[in-house]
Amino acid sequence: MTLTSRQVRLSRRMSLVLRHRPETAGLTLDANGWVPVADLLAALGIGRAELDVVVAENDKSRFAITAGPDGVERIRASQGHSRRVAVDLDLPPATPPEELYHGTPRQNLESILRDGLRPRSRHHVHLSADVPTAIRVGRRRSADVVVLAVAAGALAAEGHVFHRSENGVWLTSVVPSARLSVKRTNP
Ligand code: HQG
Repeated sequence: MTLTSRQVRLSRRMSLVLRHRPETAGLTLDANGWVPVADLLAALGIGRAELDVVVAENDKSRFAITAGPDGVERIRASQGHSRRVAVDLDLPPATPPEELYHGTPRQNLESILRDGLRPRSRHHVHLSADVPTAIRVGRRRSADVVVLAVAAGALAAEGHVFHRSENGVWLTSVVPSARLSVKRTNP
């Protein structure tokens, strides 16, 4: 199902509130990034049915809902939080596949091959499980995308810790340039 433009706007607003600026909706995230669903509905002035459509149908399953032991339903963003928001997703370490991918605008390439992949404003470097997904991530910012292959298996063997978000994005703290290679240019 394709989201309406209103639903896309709502999804973007939810990303902003649940990842970057909860205070713009008068909300505070708990230590693991959760906020009561009822509080989010009230803060955004939307109904539960509308929220459920956006959670179920947004293209990357960005949001997760869970009921706590207290019976309260809570929602969070599954990945992508800003470093300025003190959130620990509390994901278990996971063994990555031998190779992961990262799509980025070509203009970043020189700097990345020099300094490695850095989390920049987020908590983690975000890596994709396949090349088409990496291309889509890079295309958010530029039509001229380079896909880097990340030697994730070798990094894990060297002690780098990886996590897999609930929606399948691989997360790690940094990727040294020695473990990067250009997989594909001009996709
Ligand atoms: C780049 C989306 C120069 C990096 C996606 C990227 C993802 C460097 C940008 C999630 C660098 C940061 C995250 C260095 C990294 N020199 N540039 N040393 N190190 N960069 O948005 O990975 O759609 O913070 O290549 O699907 O693009 O929002 O990271 O271009 O999962 O749900 O610095 O966001 O999810 O950009 O995307 P970002 P990202 P959503």
